Amino acid sequence: MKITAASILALSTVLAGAATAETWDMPMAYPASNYHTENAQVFADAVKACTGGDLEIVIHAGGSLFKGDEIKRAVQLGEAQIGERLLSAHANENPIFAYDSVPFLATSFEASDKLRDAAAPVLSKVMADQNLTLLYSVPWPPQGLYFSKPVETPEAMKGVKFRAYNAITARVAELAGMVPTQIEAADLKQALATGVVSAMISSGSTGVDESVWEDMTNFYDVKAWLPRNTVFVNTEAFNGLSDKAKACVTDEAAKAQLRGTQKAAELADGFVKTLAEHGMTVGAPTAAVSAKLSEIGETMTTEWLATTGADGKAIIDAYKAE
Ligand code: PCA
Repeated sequence: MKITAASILALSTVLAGAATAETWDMPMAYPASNYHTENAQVFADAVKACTGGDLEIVIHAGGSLFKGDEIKRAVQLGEAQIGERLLSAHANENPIFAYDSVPFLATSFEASDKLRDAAAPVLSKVMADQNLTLLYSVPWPPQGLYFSKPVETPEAMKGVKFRAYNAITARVAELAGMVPTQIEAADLKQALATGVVSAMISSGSTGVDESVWEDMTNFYDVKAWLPRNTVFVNTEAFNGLSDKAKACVTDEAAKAQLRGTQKAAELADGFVKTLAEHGMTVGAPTAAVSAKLSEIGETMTTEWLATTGADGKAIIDAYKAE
């Protein structure tokens, strides 16, 4: 082969391209078919296209690379570059992470967006101190109570074994006289099947993902709050990107937040319908249970404000001012 200036140039362009192309692992805890995961896949594809293939994000769904409770730490340490996590499950590190799970504070998709915006400055700062750059978050549909029997009085909740997904859900259970155990969604089916738990608070989305009608009978649509899955990137990994790639990531993150939120709102009612179609009794809680839950909500709001101090107050003030 004749070596020409043009072929050297072509070869060096290919090598330079190869040298800058980067692959990021993105662990996620929920199933590949869940709308959060599908949305992240659209995000990953868009980032790849936007960077002309320079940045490829590989999604690992269902806790296959890191389990839900390992994802945040893995990204902080750079064992994965980017990840998605139910941040409220880390409220034991900093109670600010549970801003989205304060009972009855924000109970609609619209209110949930307002709360997210109100919390963003404080949350970004807390995350930056942990080597994490906040990219986007998408809500779960409103949280309802699942039981394996009809629960029409507060007394009926006493002693029930309850699946918690964060400290807030554990506290709701405790205040209602139930017995909480923290279990990742990926382990939920087995915990239900083996009788480790028989109740939980979650959305219709997770109820459908895990076909919980096989083990539970009643869904009370109490709309207690809309927790979020939050996507974040290891700050050094982000800073190592070219300006163009950085812009691709942040622009596509903004689009993913909007798209995911719209999808959640669009799907919410259908999930609850699906529960009913599979034989679950679906409806509002009784007045007596509602009153108990409101009382629990007030206690927990006071507790959250006491533990979060000025940061928590700043979020609530900004939320109420919007
Ligand atoms: N599903 C997730 C968190 C909130 C939700 O609706 C879960 O149950 O793990």
